[in-house]
Amino acid sequence: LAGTRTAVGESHTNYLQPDALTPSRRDVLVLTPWLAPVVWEGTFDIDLLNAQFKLQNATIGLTVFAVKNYMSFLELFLRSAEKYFMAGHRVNYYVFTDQPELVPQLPLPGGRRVIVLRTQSHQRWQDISMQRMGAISHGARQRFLKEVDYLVCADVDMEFRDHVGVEILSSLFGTIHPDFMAVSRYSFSNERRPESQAYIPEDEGDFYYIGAFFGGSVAEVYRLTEACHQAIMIDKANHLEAIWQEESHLNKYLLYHKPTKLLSPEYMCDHDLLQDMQHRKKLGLSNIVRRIRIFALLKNKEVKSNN
Ligand code: 2GW
Ligand code: MN
Repeated sequence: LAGTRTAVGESHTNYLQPDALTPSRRDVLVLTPWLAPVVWEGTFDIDLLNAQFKLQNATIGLTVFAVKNYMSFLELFLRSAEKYFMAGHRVNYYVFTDQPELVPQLPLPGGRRVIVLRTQSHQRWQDISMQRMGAISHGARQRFLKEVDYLVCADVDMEFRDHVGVEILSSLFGTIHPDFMAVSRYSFSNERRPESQAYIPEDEGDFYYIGAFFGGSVAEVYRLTEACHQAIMIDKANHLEAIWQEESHLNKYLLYHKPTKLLSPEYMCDHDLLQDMQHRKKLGLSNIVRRIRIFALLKNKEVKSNN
């Protein structure tokens, strides 16, 4: 710890003294019962975290899938990530696609690059979404373990709208689904058929995690994605598909392998949450979510059912 203090001192970072008697937020949970931090605006000092992180000289991998029509989301995803995702750090974007020739070419600063990986194009959207677990675990074994320190796995139908930095990194992190932030475990949309590998009993569950944003060290993400991939294959052999595909398996995994950090819905805000926030603002009420860092883009539900 002495070393840590010297290093921060060396980079001349001045920051507010933490006060043992003053909580960072009074309106939200900032620590789970298993002592994992929940990341909200106001709970971290980014300059302090960046100074600490620089000492690791680490590289962050960001995996994203753009298959079939969803290629149309990729440009905004990458452009907005260049503005807000891990600014000033080393980043490898791993773009999985069936159309490598359509990946937009963006000018990137040193230390940041796009790596295009070919992936299968399944007929059913459910298979496109679920195959990501197998593809990420395979990619981890093949190259991510050698090339990056952390892996962040994201949906492509989203836009970075504010800072998303090293405060999210930890051995294993998940993101609280915005629609389930104030909901009892009985109402989580977990898989309820005991025959499925994703089964979670009604009286279990900590949080409901969204499938669209999770990550951790490459080793931990490898374990998670490989476990989910195996579970999906077993379900398939039994002619089962979990209610929310790989999101259901992710929730099962994170229930029994507690994440070491949780991201608040600032990191995956959707249209409903945005409307709720605007409504509260009009009424002069304070907002729980103070910053929209990642926005889940609205898409035509028809596209999803007809694809
Ligand atoms: C998916 C649904 C309907 C039609 C097309 C697709 C589709 C998805 C596609 O044609 N091409 C493709 O590349 N994808 C990838 O799968 C893409 O990366 C996309 O972000 C991801 C998940 O599909 P998405 O974004 O339509 O799902 P959501 O936003 O409704 O998300 C939640 O539920 C999913 C499972 O049903 C996943 O768990 C996802 O992570 C969740 O956020
Ligand atoms: Mn999505």
